[in-house]
Amino acid sequence: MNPTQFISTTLVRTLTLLACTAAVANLGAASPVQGGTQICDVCNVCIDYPQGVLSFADQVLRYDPLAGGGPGPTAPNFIDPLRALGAPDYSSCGGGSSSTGAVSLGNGGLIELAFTNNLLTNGNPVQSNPSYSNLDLWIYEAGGVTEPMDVFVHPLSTTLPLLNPALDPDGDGYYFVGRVSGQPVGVDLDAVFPGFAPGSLLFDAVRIVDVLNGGSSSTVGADIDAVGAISSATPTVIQPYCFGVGCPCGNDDANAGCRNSTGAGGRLLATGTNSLASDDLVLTVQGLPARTFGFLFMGQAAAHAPFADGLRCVSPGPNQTPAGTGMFRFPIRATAGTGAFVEGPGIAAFAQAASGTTGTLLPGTTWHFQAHYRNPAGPCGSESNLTNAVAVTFQ
Ligand SMILES: [Ca+2]
Ligand SMILES: [Ca+2]
Ligand SMILES: [Ca+2]
Ligand SMILES: [Ca+2]
Repeated sequence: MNPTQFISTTLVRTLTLLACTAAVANLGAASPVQGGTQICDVCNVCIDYPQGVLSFADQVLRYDPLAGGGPGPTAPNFIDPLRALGAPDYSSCGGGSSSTGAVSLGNGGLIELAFTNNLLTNGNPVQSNPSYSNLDLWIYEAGGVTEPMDVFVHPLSTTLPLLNPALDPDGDGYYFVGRVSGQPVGVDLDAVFPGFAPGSLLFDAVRIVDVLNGGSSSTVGADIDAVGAISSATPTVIQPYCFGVGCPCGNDDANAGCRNSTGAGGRLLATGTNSLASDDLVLTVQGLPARTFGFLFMGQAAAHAPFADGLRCVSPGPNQTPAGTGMFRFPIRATAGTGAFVEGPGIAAFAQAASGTTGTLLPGTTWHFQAHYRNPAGPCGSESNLTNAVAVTFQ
């Protein structure tokens, strides 16, 4: 078999058919950080942040005070979106247009803020003030009027296939988590996305939209001082995900892929780095049966669907024409007596040589890797299975 050809037509067709299958299960988790720092706002509301000031939003992606038709704010102290970054620093408890530290969204306006040195995740954080426990995201709205807001969160690619698509009806990647009001106000992500282990859902941005109410003051719209992730995870450029929970015939293994005939699941481990210049990423497949065959494959998006004796965790990604051409596979490898095989270093060079421009790994892109292998004696009778997956953001 030609090792450079695209993943087999049969597999792609089957994968496409399975792509719409709903599945909800725990993802391999980044652990939320415990312990922490208490941070108080000017009204002396104090909340414990396990990662301290790192927990707050870091970058303005978009600020559009006219998104809902306006009017927008005119008070000079309330038109700078950078005021929404970092820890809360609004200058007065209540106060008026002479106060500083917040940005007004405008009537129906919006702001999108990214977390870059941390990520928002789900969890059950315990707070010194127990009425704040379990809340994952805090929004510090400020000023003399408490204005309602619609809140959305933006999942990482590995979290995306786990979420209910009904919460993102326009498909722009932002998921609605609630209409809230308070100074500050917390959001419990687990109430919106139930059934996931703490730390298993990862989000890198928040969108806050002012609820249209016809206001027209110089600080019209919700006034954002800060946005903090209490449930905060450390970003990683190499992210294992899609472990064996919710497997096709109860063959779960939460530390690997779905259980195979060895009694445990096959694992995909990444070592080396995400540097394309070094091209030193090494993907090791282990925990497979001895003397069988398998291959690594990659795609531009994550998935989460039953497939064979396991879970398919990789998909071609959007806008691939024809469908399936965003999936590429590496050479078929034998596991010999060890139940293992290794791909790399040289993964980037191989992908470019084998797959041309559509399969070339480019800086800033995230690719999702997983291994598929033969297992005729496997527990579900399909004769094949898959490992967990690994997402790598290359640079
Ligand atoms: Ca941060
Ligand atoms: Ca929570
Ligand atoms: Ca306000
Ligand atoms: Ca601020």
